[in-house]
Amino acid sequence: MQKWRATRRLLLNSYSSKSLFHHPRSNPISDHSTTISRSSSGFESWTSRIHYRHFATAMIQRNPAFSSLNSDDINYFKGILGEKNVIEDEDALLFANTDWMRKYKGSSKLLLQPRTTQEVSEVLKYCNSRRLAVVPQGGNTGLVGGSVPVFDEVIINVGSMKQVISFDKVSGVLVCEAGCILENLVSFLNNQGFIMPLDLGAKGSCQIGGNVSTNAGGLRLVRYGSLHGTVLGIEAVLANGDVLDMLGTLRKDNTGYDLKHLFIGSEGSLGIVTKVSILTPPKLSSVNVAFLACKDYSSCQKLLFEAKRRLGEILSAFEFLDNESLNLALNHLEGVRNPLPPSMHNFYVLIETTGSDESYDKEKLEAFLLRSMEGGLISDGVIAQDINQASSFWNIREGVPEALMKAGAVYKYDLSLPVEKMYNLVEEMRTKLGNSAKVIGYGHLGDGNLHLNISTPQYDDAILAQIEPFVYEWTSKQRGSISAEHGLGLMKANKIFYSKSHETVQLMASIKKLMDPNGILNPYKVLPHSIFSYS
Ligand code: FAD
Ligand code: 2HG
Ligand code: ZN
Repeated sequence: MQKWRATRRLLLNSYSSKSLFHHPRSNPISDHSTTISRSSSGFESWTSRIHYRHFATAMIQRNPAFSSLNSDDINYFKGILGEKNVIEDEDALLFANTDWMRKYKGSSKLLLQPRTTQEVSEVLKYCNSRRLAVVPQGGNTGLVGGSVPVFDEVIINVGSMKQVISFDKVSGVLVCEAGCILENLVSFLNNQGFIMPLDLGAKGSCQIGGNVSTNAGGLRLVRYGSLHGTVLGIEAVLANGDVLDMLGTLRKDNTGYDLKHLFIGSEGSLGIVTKVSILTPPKLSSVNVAFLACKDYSSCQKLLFEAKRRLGEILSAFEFLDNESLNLALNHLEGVRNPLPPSMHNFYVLIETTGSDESYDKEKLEAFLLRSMEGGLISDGVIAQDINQASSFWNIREGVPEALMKAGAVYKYDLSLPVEKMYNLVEEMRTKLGNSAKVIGYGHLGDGNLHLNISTPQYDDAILAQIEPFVYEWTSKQRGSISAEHGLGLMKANKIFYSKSHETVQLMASIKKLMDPNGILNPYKVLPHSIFSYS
């Protein structure tokens, strides 16, 4: 059965050997390898503690224009894909129907696994002619209920399309099929002396097609920018089965509308991405990771300001977590330890630098940290002395989503906000919710992306009513985004107006209508339900 894996960051470069700070404890921080597996036993024990929320049927009406699957359909698919790629097995379907957070659950009876673009095309052409709704699914690590069916939509997963097609060492352009798992691409590129321009905690399971379709941000965006910049080409199949070959490998191509961008971040609502070409940076020889403590949020902000100026071109990550996030990781994840002595700090910052000159980079980082410590921006800190320590620092940060899942129910918000205002929202939520919930804030500070998470023992409508629409209104007032990187999915389809104007949403709906007139691709997601009237 398919499994979710959040694996340790691959850090394959060298580390500084001297620290300005006290070194991590002499006994090495033990490695923690987070395996988020949903083998039946693990799955049962978690679900017994967390109430399922089947948002779908409670709020949304199934589009009556869609057909229901019959045995002729299944035979047709078997004819195209072969018996073994037409999955009706209950366990496999339970996995494919349920999202990573176990919050959204569909009732699809069919999972299709095409192996070629041609097969994807034939399947979609048929579904469109029969008006069978479909959900494109990748690694199913999405956090907004976008990757699972709402009702009985057919699930199409291109996970069998996992070939690297070409890699050009001069340009660094990788062309691959959409089902490649991100971590496998990382390993492939590592052997070539390159890295992927994106990295995220779900890399062991998510697929590059899913990454592109969500426009995933992650831990390196501060350095390499978004996929709108690094994805050079896409091949996608439209709802009617037409194959759009936009799989260019050029950095520059101004021949009219650049339609690939429509597919980056459209969450499977406009087509199925089957191939991707992406610009990859060379692997540089020196990587340093520091785990720092700050007394208040204002110090974290100032530290970011300084890091951008003083570390400049070598800064490759700037992540922050509050004390509550750290405690959650320490309490719920096996083998995770605080690398700092156990005095109380309010905030923690993880800084990574990546450069090509070991002694210059080390010197630069140490000078920056010393200056920041003298200036009172940092209260304490450690620099990783080897790969294991660096991994253990990253495990703390990357482990927070898993720790939240283990702690109980979680209300998850992924917001773009002005950095100086960002943490005010966390504090306001704490005041509002008092002891009824744990409010935690962490995320990609370098990108102005707050992950606000509210953790409670179980889901409770009264708590939800205190959080929403407050969080969305607050974000909208700051002209922030209610989805920085996770997408809208099912969770936020109806909330889109908090971040986009009516005119913009209307144009989006027109594009959707043009490209998918029967609305079979990932229905009920991304666009507000009011746009699609079934009467
Ligand atoms: P899925 O979850 O399967 O699908 C996501 C969406 O993309 C769905 O709408 C689906 O319909 C669509 N889709 C998938 N494949 C295709 C395709 N081939 N063609 C068309 N549409 C498709 N996200 C971030 O942005 N940054 C992070 O740092 C980050 N960290 C995470 C850490 C953890 C532990 C977890 C569980 C998730 C994290 N995520 C993060 C969210 C998630 O991993 C990303 O959104 C990821 O890009 C989803 O990829 P996937 O293959 O799992 O797609
Ligand atoms: C991360 O940055 C992911 O770890 C998940 O985007 C964020 O759990 C979250 O809210
Ligand atoms: Zn994130």
